[in-house]
Amino acid sequence: MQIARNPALADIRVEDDRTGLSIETLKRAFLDNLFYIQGKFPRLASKNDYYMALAYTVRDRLLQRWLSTAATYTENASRTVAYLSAEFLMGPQLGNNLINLGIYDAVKQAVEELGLDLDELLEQEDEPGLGNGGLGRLAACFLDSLATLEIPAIGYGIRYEFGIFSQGIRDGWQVEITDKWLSRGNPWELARPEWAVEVKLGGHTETYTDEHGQRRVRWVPYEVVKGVPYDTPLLGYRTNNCNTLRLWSAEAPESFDFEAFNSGDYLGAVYDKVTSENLSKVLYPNDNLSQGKRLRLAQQIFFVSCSLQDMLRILQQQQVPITDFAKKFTIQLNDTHPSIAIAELMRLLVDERGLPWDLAWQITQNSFAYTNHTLLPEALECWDLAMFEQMLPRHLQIIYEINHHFLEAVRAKFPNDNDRVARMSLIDENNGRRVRMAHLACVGSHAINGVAALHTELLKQDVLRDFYEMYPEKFQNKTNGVTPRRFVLLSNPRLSKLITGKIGDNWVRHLDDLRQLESYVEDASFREEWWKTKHTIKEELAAYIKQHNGITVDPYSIFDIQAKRFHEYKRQHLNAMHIVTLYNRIKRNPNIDITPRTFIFGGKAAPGYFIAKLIIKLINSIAEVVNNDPDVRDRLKVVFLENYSVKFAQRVYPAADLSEQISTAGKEASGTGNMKFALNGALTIGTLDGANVEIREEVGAENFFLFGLTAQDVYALRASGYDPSHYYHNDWELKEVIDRIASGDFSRGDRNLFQPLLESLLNWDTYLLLADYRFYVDCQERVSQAYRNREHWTRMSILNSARMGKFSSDRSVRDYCRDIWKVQPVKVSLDKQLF
Ligand code: 26W
Repeated sequence: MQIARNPALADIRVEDDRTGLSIETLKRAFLDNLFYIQGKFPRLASKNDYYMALAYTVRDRLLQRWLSTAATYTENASRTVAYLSAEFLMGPQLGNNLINLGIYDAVKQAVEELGLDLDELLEQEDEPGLGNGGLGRLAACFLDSLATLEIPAIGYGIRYEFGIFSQGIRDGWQVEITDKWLSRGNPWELARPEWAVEVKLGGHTETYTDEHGQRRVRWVPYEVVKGVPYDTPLLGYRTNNCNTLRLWSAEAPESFDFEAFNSGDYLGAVYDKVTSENLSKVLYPNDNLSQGKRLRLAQQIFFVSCSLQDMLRILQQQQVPITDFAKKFTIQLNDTHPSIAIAELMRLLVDERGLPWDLAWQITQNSFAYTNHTLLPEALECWDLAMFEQMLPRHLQIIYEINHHFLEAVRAKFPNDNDRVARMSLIDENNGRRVRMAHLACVGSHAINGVAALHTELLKQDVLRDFYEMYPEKFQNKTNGVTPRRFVLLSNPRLSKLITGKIGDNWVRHLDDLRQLESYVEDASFREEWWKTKHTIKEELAAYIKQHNGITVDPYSIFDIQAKRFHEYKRQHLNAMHIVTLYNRIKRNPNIDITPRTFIFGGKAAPGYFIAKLIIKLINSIAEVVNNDPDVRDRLKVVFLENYSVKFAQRVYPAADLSEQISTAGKEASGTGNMKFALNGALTIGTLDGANVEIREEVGAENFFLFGLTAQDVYALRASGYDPSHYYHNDWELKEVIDRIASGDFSRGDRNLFQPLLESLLNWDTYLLLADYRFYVDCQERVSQAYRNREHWTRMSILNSARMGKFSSDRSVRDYCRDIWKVQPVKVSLDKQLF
């Protein structure tokens, strides 16, 4: 429906209490929202009420920009990035919005004048934990950069009712607590029930002949689920572009259940409603592990189908012909999780819009691009064919047809190579028939990218080698990046102030400008300020640790931090082995001269990943002994920070001296925590893995602690028959570490507790900890020596920050825009007439 311009409304300016940015207006608006939205007055209001009132005050200001943006994009029918991702790990919204709106200081003062403390209000926000780790956080950084670069974009995903679990630590073990992040309401989202769509599941297909005599296929589903979009505004940094994160929530479509199945079975129909709503109930907490679960596949088709239908609606609304779909939208597949979109778009175009197959296929290939985020074989999604067919009978037919055309092309390019055909088929015939989603993603996309230079090379040489040989022109590298708004300006105000004081604030948009800091490296007073700033931040983290863990840590010690998901390939247990090494040295000679260190860990283990949970237990067990042994004399402290999250990460990165990036070479696709640490002036101890390679290139080999086998060494060692016990028997210090863990010294005498971990190390050691142990421990000794020279360390720290410009997600997103998305910025003006 088109509403005619109403001249009577023309003079209304959307402004005043909902848009004004002065301190007086902010105060008035805040109290107004407290009264009219929260229904409280100051004497009755809780901190959460105040937080909510402030959030609504900020949202009002976003709405003005959001609607102007929507109007501008609609008017221009702007080419738009659709970022499809099963995870968005957004982090708390309030602080980031204050920063991007440019009203952080004004709001701080406004709430102070009302007797409140902004930090306390910020602390109230429950973050939406709608992701596991790197992949979801990358999506969030990209959305920040897209809006900042003024690129029209929509993030499409799932509005999980329960995000990633909250982690508790009981007796050193991880316990999982459900994350009811919506329980106090979510002030940032707007439900858009008018744009709800339906998604079909199960049933069978039928062929029929349409009125033009064309043979068509009709899908008769067993059930239909309704997807309701909830929109969150995403404002760019100091731009008016406010993009949308559109997350789908599953509901039962009343009409369907009651009409189709109404046989007086009221409770049965309501039960169906309950199962429909399960689709968006909970985020799968596995990172890098595909378990092939039915509900997970249902989640994927659910959000993908909702999103594609939404794009078709937008197309129609903007009167763009369907044949121009790929001109209007460029769709990025964030790993294979949304890759069923390729078959779903084909279905929508061919079955529902009647397009011929070849044209639909051309549109589909032109629309999609695929990012791979992992090299671990167990993370590659393959669906059991029988299950897939039961849930998505029509999609399976479409995949067969795609496969038929594709394998013909393979045979044409590589005649008489049946092994290759079998390896590349979309259907794996060898491990019980399975649908290979990465293959579908490669075939249906015009671009395929890895997330760091090394990762892309390994994709080409190894995991996707056949596809590289088939379509070399599709492969590209797009090294990851992180947003400097959240991960420096917001999270590290002290360092930001110091930097801005020297070089101005352009670095927030143009991170390469940090290079200007290099000219101050030889300025002793600047170095002193840098060191003092870091030290103050370390004192703050120390106070937090004292309060939450009851552990006293020395802010003069090296803050040595490993914060990331727990996984064997990330090798937190190698770090633990180093701690035990130092402990053993102290026990042998209590007067040994050791550089004091605080080892800090944070991260969750997948609930079903026993060994990862045992590693958490090991670290906590070592902590208990080391922290309380008088021989240690407080020179070593071990701290496990419970429930690591985005909120927490923002506290941790600024306080680090040393960043642990110690994955087995060839296993970490990129890493992004590595970037956040270095950007905040931490030095890295790391392997030549993922983006570490490029970080080292940028900051200089002399400012990076490199150790360990290369990816090539790893392959060679495995090929030559790796025997971990050899290292155990030939390095007495390593043997001592393993023996002490086995002895029960860290487990109150229990010799069995850590056996599964130790046995796996001694017998298989899949991730080559024993082979890298000596390199690592010796490298850590170099770290300890370097830290003793404060001037030298500070120089290296400054140079790390100064040279991290490449790793802004603005650079990543610009590269995607130029090479894959072919999309241009669109300016948004606030003077737009909206009525
Ligand atoms: C199907 C189960 C599953 C779930 C999540 C498989 C794979 C994943 C993700 C792809 C794992 C992930 O988060 N990968 C990380 O992606 C980051 C962003 O590109 C990289 O920086 C990390 O190195 C990579 O581990």
